[in-house]
Amino acid sequence: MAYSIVILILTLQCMSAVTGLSLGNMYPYPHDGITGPDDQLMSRTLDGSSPVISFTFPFYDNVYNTIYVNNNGHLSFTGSYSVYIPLEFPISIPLVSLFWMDADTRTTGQVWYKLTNDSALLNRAKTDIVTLYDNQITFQPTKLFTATWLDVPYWQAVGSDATKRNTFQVVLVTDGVISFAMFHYQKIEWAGYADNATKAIVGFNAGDGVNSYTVNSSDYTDVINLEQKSNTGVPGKFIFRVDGYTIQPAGSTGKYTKYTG
Ligand SMILES: [Ca+2]
Repeated sequence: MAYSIVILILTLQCMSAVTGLSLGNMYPYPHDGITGPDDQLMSRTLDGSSPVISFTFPFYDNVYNTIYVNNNGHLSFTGSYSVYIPLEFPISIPLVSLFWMDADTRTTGQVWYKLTNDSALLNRAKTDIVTLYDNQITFQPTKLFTATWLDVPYWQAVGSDATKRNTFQVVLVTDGVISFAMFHYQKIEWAGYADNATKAIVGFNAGDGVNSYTVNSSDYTDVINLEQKSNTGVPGKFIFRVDGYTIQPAGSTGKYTKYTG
């Protein structure tokens, strides 16, 4: 009975969701322009990237010691990556792609990032993961990296599309051996170029030309509605374990499934 009630509540939450994560459900970022000690603002750019950031992160059976935030909605490890037209996976470079499409922050929108060992944030991440992964009860993260695209438009948006904005966030968290990625979608108003012929790619790419994981399917509506989708039971929130040979999602899209593998 209790189980049925939980399912009912989760179903109702999904059905009633017309927007993504609230501000409070996102990990902290300078939405109001007030920065904390670790907050970094990326320079305004069309297809540029952050400077190299030293961060040890296990990903797809490798351990990388550097990371780059790229304006077009992805993180790379082996160098900055400026490709603005999303490519279907697998491709030849390791990539964390939470919304690969042609963002343009030259005049408006911001991309914030931070690397932190703030204990409150680490504990929050631990709770997120322990709640969803039965086999991670003892997981104790030591480093956390976030990147947040705040009210970003897309390149050459015209007409009614010119005012469309997306706000989304990636959280990487690790103890140096085990690692997780969280994708947070607060607001997705655009998902591709105006003709919808090209749409955002969301997922993970190992870079070996073989292994990859794509969250959205080929349907454009899957991408434009990302803030209503989930693998955690919370609309707009996805969690994946990403250190191993295969990506381990917290659950299936739209359903809450505790991972026990
Ligand atoms: Ca761009």
